[in-house]
Amino acid sequence: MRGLNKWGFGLLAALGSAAALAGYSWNFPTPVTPIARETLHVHNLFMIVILVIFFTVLAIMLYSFWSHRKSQGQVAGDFVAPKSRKQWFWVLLPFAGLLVLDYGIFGIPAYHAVHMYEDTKTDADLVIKVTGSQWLWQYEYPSEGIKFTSRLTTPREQIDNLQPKGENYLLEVDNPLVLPAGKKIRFITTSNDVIHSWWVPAFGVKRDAVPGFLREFWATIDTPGIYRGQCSELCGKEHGYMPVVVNVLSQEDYKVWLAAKKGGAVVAAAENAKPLTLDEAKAKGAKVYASICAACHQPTGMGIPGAFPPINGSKVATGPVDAHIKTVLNGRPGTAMVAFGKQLSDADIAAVVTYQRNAWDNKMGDVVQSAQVTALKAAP
Ligand code: HEC
Ligand SMILES: [Cu+2]
Repeated sequence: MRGLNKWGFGLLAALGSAAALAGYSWNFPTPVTPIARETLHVHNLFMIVILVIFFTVLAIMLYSFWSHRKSQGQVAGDFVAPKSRKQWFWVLLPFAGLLVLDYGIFGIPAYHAVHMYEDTKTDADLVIKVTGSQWLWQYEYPSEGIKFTSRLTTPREQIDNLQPKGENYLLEVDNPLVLPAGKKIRFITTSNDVIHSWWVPAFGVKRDAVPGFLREFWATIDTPGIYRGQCSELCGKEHGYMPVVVNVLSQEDYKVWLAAKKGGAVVAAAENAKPLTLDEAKAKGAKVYASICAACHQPTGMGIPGAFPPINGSKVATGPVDAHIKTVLNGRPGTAMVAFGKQLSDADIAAVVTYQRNAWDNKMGDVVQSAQVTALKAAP
């Protein structure tokens, strides 16, 4: 979709000023992994071979048209003549040429590249699990015990054309995936719901994230920097709103980040275990509600009739608390209400449920603590 827009704008810009085209790239993004380099190499090689063949054949054709014209006294060929050795030669020559081309000039480098793509296991330094969800990515570092979600941060106002679009429009997230440069990273992808696809063009990798399957790829990224990509498998109404952002750090910086993240996780766990007062929980829940739930249930809590039910006055939000928590944890299968148990921390779920029970006209007065959510999650 973005590609199409780019083309559209590109054409407009070309009509207007050529300067607007500056910064446009018509080739692959600069490759930063062995796979991306190999892909580009194979592409360039094929392109050259194809162009040579194309222009050679074109030249022969043009020459033949021109020099065998009727006004020069040329007579049309008589193809009913009996087969001669010469004819066999002209049949077999292109055939042999194709064999050499397909199995040799194209086949060997292509085989080499594919073989290399698939080698996810040899010497992997780090394993990252990537899980697609409608509509965000979750990243897990199993060896480090770190897990977080990565969501779009482009403000709705920009999407709705109420504000000018930012530099990284639709390509910015709250928590980018952070990786060390120069290490072989083995990625494992899967999905919680439908098929998504994790794609970063500069890495030369794109892998479908398929529910119920683990699929792999790898990358060794040479240069630190921020790399952006997108979900590239149509996965529902916000498919265009689940970008991939990877922040590649030098190995020293990565270690610092890792320590901070782990420390942060310990602090956050302690924070989460701490019981909250009603006001604290409401304030925390209001943020979660505004950033996630309000898109459907609306800031007013009134929902959208026929599509999203109101939370204000809802039987669930003013009924037994366990059923309310379970609705948020497990979602309602087959509806737009997804299972947030896999996307949000227990503390965030506790807070947002507290908020829903005590916002607008709902005045239940109860506070849900994260331990209660954890317990319900564990219950069968
Ligand atoms: C993508 C849209 C969407 C988002 C985002 C969403 N919901 Fe829902 N929610 C729904 C739909 C649709 C239903 C009704 C499902 C059904 O038909 O049973 C629902 C139902 C509910 C209900 C039950 C209401 C009732 O009276 O039956 C609760 C509680 C709820 N959602 C809480 C939340 C919370 C908390 C969040 C944010 C963490 C959230 N929802 C985010 C779409 C959404
Ligand atoms: Cu997706």
